[in-house]
Amino acid sequence: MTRMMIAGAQLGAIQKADNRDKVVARMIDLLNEAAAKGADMVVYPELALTTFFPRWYMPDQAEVDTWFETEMPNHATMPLFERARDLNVAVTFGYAELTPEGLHYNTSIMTNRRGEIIGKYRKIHLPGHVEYDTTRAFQHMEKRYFLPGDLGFNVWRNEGVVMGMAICNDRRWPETFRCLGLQGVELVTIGYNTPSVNSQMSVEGLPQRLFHSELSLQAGAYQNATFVAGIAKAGLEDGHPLMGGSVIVDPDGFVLARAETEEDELILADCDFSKCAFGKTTIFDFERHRRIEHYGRITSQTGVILEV
Ligand code: ING
Repeated sequence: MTRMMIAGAQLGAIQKADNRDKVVARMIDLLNEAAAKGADMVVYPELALTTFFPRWYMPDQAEVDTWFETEMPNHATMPLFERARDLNVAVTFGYAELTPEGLHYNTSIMTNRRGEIIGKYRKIHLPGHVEYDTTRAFQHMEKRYFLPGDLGFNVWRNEGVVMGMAICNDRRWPETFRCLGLQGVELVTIGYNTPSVNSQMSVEGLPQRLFHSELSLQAGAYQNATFVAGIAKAGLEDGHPLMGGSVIVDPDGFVLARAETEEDELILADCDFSKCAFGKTTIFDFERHRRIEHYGRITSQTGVILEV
């Protein structure tokens, strides 16, 4: 296929007390709506099965582990995989992964239209902090609960389309999109859970956060001639606001569809992936234009070194 109807299934708030069955039922409702509207693939958010638990300080690892999945699919999510298979719709969603070796990742999987998992990605850019931070209005403990992803940035050919995954904070780092762009990516799916306010800088409000999210997604799309679907978990979770702003962006950086609410909301875009070719063979023909002999700092240096 070089043309797919891509749906973004933005999720509204998931409360700490909401169990996975209740959430999966909401995800299936959105899947049914998407299929009825002709969707070939549905993109769900980061940590789609639970509340954004990294906002909570949990000293007891046994409690932390209750937010993680040890298998995928599993009892709670099998109905989603089966319904997607029956509807011939591919899906991608994020969840907290606990491996058999006892390692914890912020993970996303992607299926084909037969409900088979074809790809897995583990979030590489983890924001936040490890120890309880009394200076913050609320905690953001992703660095405490997750390891940095160990699988790298990869692509998979799904229904004939070159697809890659990233998660939330990854969208703020151009390296994410370029690593996928250098593999010929035509669709990047990015689920996110982004607090509406900054826990450290209360002056940064929702409009600025929405702007930065969309700016990052549009830049990634344009500079790598790829479609991008950035899909939120939004709404007020136990008193903590997460922003919406889900969008599907075309290879020229234009927004094709945008969510209007902070609830469960479906957005759709008819994506003709042949539209990626122009950018990849002209302005962003990487082979013709990139000068890697001058890019060494990007992989040899982590932080800023002031030499002047
Ligand atoms: N959330 C936020 C994100 O990157 C954040 C954290 C918000 C970082 C705003 C910087 C600015 O969208 C997650 N889960 O990464």
